[in-house]
Parts: sequence; structure tokens; C-alpha cells
Amino acid sequence: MYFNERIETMERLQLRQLQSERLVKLVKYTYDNVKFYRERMDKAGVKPEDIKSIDDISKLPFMQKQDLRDYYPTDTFAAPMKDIVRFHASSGTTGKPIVAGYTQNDLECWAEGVARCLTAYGVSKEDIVQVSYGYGLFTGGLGAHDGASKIGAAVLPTSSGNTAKQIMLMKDLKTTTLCCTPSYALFLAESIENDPDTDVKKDLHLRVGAFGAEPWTENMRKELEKKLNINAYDIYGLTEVSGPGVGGECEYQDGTHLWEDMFFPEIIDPVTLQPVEPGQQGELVFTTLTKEGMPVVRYRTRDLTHLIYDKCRCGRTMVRMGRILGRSDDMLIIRGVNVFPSTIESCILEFPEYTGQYFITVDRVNNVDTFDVDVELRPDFANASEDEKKGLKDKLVNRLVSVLGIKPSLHIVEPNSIERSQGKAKHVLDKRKLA
Ligand code: DLL
Repeated sequence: MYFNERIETMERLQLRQLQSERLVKLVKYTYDNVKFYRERMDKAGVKPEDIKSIDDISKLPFMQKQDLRDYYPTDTFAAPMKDIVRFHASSGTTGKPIVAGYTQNDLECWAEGVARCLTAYGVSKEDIVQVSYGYGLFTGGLGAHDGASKIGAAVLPTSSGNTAKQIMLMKDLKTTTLCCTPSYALFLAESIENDPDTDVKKDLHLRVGAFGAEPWTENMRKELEKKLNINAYDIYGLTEVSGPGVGGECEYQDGTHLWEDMFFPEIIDPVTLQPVEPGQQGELVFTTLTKEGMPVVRYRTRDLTHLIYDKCRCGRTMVRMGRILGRSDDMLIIRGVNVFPSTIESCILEFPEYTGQYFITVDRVNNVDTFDVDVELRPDFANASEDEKKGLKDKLVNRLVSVLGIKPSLHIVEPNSIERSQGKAKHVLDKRKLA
């Protein structure tokens, strides 16, 4: 099922034409209304008239998170404040947040993006959608809410936290669709497992999970699908570009379709800033083609992924994005080796004995990097003998060494001792950065 069949299945040549028309308009709009774009383009020697089609996009300068910080809070807004109807802000932990402003039309387009995702997952007005993403400045809660409303589903806006109540309402109101971060879904699944009054198959009506806002792996998908008895789908997005629903998976779970009529994606080499060969991994860059409030032109997301232009079996022509490995900022360099937390997660989840909860601590002692990983055994394995535990530990260490190329100090910690997340999980403490 499609939410907007005409657009989602549009011939690529026609899509390219639409993107060209929108880009030409956008460049003039931003040049005329935002000093930042005018100055950047003047400096690069590009005039709006030089942009005649989407093929000219590479003439335009890039934009980075720091630019949005420098122009905090609203100096990159292109619409007058009277037309702004909503603010959100990014979840950055240090310094000033990035503030996004939306016009009414921006909210409509955003909701359409989420509605397209939910429809692709098989969600309709018959469904009860529990939104356990946080409501507030974070775009997850209200973004998922507006998208679910757009398809006429019944929204249960629980926001994040209060897990016992989430499960009670999920049961009593017969929630069919759960929207939250994959790490919170894992915590919910564990809590349901430990609740003697709730049996996933008998007492719950869950069918679909719409998970995103942080990197997650195929192994995590399998774990969540099994534990919650659902189909789990990826939903991707970021505040600077709009929020959740920049793209989502279809029923084939084979890449995340990006809604290219609204968000034009490019993949560049983060060092040379040149486009990579089609299909190669690199940094994802977006240009918003329909946004009015705070449009972005060639915004560098720092997210590392690749794009798949082959036609999908679902009939959608929109490009697919591979799983996000992580943000370049989240990549750890340990003893000279690049390590993404998502790779560690994937290895842990290959072993059914572990809960999938983990925490990485990196430090530097006597000029050598230390690399510690805490993992938990599932309660039914926690009473294993010391010998059995040692065997399990060795197996996981060997797996991590073969995948990462370096050896962590692995610690099996008490069940439930790693802090559970209600939103985006925090998996890493890099003490080297604190020194
Ligand atoms: O996380 C928007 C969102 C909310 C997306 C709910 C999906 C669901 P920010 O807080 O601005 O916005 O964080 C954006 O989160 O650049 C990625 O690094 C990461 N991210 C978002 N979705 C995914 C995903 C929201 N599906 C940043 N897979 C992005 C991997 C994701 N990483």
C-alpha cells in the first residue's frame, strides 16, 4: 500500500524534473531570504541563475551543523516569524541546541513523510499507534503523532518512560503499532518478558514496530521481531531536515526509502567532499526541496551510509539507503582502529545468551588506549557455572576480535546493571575526551 502512489512510484526521469524545478525555486528563495546562503553563494561565485537543474547542485556550497550553531537561534530561517507555527530543537548535549522552525506547509510535508512510512509498514486507520518517542523539543513524539493522525490511525501518545504504564495501556487499548527507539523497544520487550501477567502472544496485539532515531542492526531487528512478535521497520530522519520520516522501509525490509521529492540525498567522501561512486559508502548530505521555515541546502548529516538506486520490489522508485553505520562523530578510534558501537551490538546479538544491552568504556592509560565492554547475560543464563560463563565470554571476545581487529576487555556484569534507555541509548563513555 502507498500513501501517495503518484509520487512514491513516479518514473525517475519525471522525479528528476520535479527535483530540478524545486531546487531552482529553493535556491532563489534561500538566496533572497537568508543572509547565510547569500554570503556563502557569493563567496563561492554562484548565482541563483546558475542553478538550472538538479545536476547543478554540486555547484552549491555545503552547510554544516556548526553553521546552524553560528546562526543560532533563527538566522537561517527563510520564512518570516509570523509564518512559523512550530519549533523543535536537536538533542545535542553540549552547547547550544539547533533550533528548527516549521511553517504550516512544513508540518504537512513532514506528516506526509511519516504517513508514507507507516503506510509502507502496513499501518492504516484501523490501527492503534502507541507513540513512545519523547514528546517535546525532540521531533520523535510529535512527528510520529502527526504522521499517524494523517492516516487516521488512533494515536496513543504515551511519550517515553513509565514502562509499566506503557505495557498496561498497550495491553488494554490493544496497541498494534509501537513507535520508539530500538533501544527502548528492547527494554520494553525485556520488561514484558519479566511481567508474569503479560504474554506477548496472548495479551498483546502488536504487529508493527517503527524504530529509529539511533543506529540499529539486522540482529537487533531479529531480536525485537522475535521478542515482541512484530515486524520491525526502520524510520529515519533528523531535526535539521525535518524529523522522523525523511525515509522509511517498505514491506521488503531491504533498505530505507528516502522521500526524494522532498529531501534530495547525496553521498560524499567526507574528506575530499566529492561525490562517491554510486553505491559506495560515505557521508549523507540533504537538500530540502519543499521546506519553507528552515530549508537546508547540501546539509552534511555526518551519517555514514550508502544509497541503492535499483528498483525495489515494492514498486516505489524512491532511492533506498543502507543501514546507517553511525555518525562520523560517533566513530571511536581505538588503538588506531575505527570502531562503530553498532558493530559491537551486532556481534553481541549473535549470541542468544546475552541481553543485547552493552556499554563501552574507552580510556588512555600510559599512552595506550583501553577498551572495555560490559555485557549482561540473560537472567536464565546468569546462574551458569563459572566455567560455562568463561566459555561464553571467550566466544564473544573471539567474535569481536575477528570483526573489529582489536581485543576488548569483556566483562559479564549482573543482569539489569546496565542503564536502560527510554530514548536514544548512550552506549559509550570515552574518557579520553574528558582528559
Ligand atoms: O532522531 C529524528 C527521528 C525521530 C528519527 C524518531 C526517527 C525516529 P535527531 O534527534 O535530530 O532526530 O537525530 C538525528 O539520529 O542524524 C542519525 O544519526 C540518527 N538517526 C535517526 N534515525 C536513524 C535511523 C531524530 N533510523 C540523528 N538509523 C541522525 C540510524 C538514525 N540512525
